[in-house]
Amino acid sequence: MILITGLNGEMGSALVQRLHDLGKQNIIGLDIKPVKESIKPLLSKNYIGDIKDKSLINKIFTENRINEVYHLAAILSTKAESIPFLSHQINVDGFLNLLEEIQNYKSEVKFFFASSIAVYHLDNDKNIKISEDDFCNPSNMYGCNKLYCEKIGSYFSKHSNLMNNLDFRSLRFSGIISANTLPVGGTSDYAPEMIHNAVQNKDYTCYVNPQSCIPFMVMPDAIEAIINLMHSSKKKLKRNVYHIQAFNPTVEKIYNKLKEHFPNFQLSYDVNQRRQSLIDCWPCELNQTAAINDWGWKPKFDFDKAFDEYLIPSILDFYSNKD
Ligand code: AKB
Repeated sequence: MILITGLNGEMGSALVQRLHDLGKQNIIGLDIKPVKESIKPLLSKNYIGDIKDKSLINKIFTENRINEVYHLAAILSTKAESIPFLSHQINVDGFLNLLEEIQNYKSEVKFFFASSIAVYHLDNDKNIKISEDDFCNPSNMYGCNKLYCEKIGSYFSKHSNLMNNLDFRSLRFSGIISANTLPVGGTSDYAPEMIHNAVQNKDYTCYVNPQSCIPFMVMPDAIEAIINLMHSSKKKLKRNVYHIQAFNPTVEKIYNKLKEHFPNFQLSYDVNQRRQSLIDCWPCELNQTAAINDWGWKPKFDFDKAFDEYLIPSILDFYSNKD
C-alpha cells in the first residue's frame, strides 16, 4: 500500500491523481483536514489527523501493510519562521514518527521525502551554480528541519543496522507553480500568487524586490520527477538526495512575461525584509548533473513553455470553470 502524508496540499493532490492515473491502487492518505472531495474517490482509505500523533501513525502502519511512503506534510519556510518550535515538531518529529514505524516492519519500504533548497545558505554570490553538497548551512527553521531529516533518512538507509529495510529518496524543490492551487506559508509564493492574480485581472503587490531570483518549476514536472526518482533502479542512484529546477526567472522577468499576455497587469512592491533575506541567501541556479546522470531528470517545461502552454491557458480555464 502507498501512504501519502499532506494529502490535501498542492503536491499531495497532484501526486495522488498521477499515481491513480498510473494504475496504482491501494493509496491511503493522511491529512490534518478532511480529504478534499475531488481526490476522495482516488483513495482506498484516508485518515484525518496529525503527523505528530504517534498513536495515529502507529495505527496507520498496523492497519495497513505499507511499502511506499510519500512524505509531503510540512510547514513551509515563511510560516516556520513565525512558529519555529511547532515547525520542528511537525517537520522533524512527524518524520521520525514515520521512520519509527518503518523500523518495526520486516519488508522494504520505499520512502520519498520532499525537501527544499531552503537547506542552502549563500552569503554573497547567489549566482554560483551550486551542487548538492555545497553551502548546506541553513539559516532558517524550515531549512534546518529539512536538512536534518535528509541526514537522518540517509543515515538509516545506509549506515544503520537497525533499519535495513528503508530505501530513502529525496528531492530538494524550490518554488513550484501549479495551475489550479496556490501554496500556503512559503517564501517562493510570490510567483504563483502573481501569476494567478494577473490571470484574474488583479494587480499584485510583491513582497520581494524585482531582482529576486530562485529556481522554479511547474507542478507537472515536480510530480514526474517524484515518479521517475521513485521508479529508478536503486543501483543507479549514487545519492539519496538530489536538487532540481526547470527555470530561474527574476521577479522582473515573470512580470514582463505576464505583461505579454495581460498588458494591464500592474505590479508594485512592498518588501518584507525577512522573506527577502531568505530569498537572498538561496541559490539562483543549481548544478543538476547528479539528477540528470543518475535518473534522467529533464523537465518538460522551460520558462516560455511553462507560461505559454501550461500556466496561462490552464489558469484561465480553471477560473472560467469556477464562475
Ligand atoms: C517555500 O517557499 O517554503 C518552498 C521552498 C523554497 O521549499 N517553496
